[in-house]
Amino acid sequence: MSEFTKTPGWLDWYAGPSQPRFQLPPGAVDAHCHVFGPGAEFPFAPERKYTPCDASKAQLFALRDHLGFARNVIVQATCHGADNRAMADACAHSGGRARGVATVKRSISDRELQELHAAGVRGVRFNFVKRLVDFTPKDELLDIARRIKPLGWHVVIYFEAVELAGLWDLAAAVHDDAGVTAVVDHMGRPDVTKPVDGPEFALFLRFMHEHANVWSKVSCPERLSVAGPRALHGEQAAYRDVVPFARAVIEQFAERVLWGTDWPHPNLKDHMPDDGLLVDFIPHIATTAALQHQLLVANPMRLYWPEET
Ligand code: 0GY
Repeated sequence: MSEFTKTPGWLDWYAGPSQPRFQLPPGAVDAHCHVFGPGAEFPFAPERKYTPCDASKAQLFALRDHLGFARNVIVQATCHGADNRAMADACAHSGGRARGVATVKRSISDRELQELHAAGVRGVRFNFVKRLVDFTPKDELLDIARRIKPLGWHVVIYFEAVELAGLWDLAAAVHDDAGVTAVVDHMGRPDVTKPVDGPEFALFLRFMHEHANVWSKVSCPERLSVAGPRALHGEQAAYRDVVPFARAVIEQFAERVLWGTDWPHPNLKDHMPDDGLLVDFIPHIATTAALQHQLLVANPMRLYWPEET
């Protein structure tokens, strides 16, 4: 039992997820998920903006097996700040089946970076979502991007759609100065009530077209959707309003997309998704076996397990 008290209104992750009807291709990677604590073993960071429920590595690996994934990419959650122990411990105990994305400060030593690498870390996350983190200056981020380049790591960037214009130069600098790949979380969080061919999403697509180093996770329909999880009839997807956005990204950038469950789904207060239903969302956005293989196997393997590809 951890001594931490959950943020009021916080929903626990979905126990007993359904068995997906969509059969994942062999070797599929859940490329965006987290562990929380457990708080008694890995305390949450003092500077955190929320206190989650516990979500251990054993529970994550059980979900992986239940859904039919082969591997995980565990992304450092902001509730752990730059203390990467829970995430690194999960990677180190995965039998080589999990890689990680850390949060680091500029003050991190080369030795600490090497230790994270040995545990399985292959990237760092830059977070611009104001409700989740305090501000970090761009020159510090760029410095970190340069430091991780020799390790063959990449950068994961999380921002809201309104922040995109301000991040244009950073993405270019990450590419031109640091020479590393930048993966955007959740398609830059588009407002899906706006048209998929409207100016806001066009800007995101242009961002990807102009920056050959930028990848996107086509994840988190449950965060983006206004329609919600209810399918109107059997053939229609849950979270159907997100489908055209994710399809556009997958079809235009098939070699630069990733997918993940986002388990245990931080900060959801209205609706907690059934992870089995999330897997069933995949064939609605990656509509051919070839696209599914790229999204779920070939792309994440290239980024996180390049030595095996
Ligand atoms: C996500 C999204 C969120 C949170 C975090 O690290 C985090 O706390 O990533 C969010 O609240 O939108 O990708 O899990």
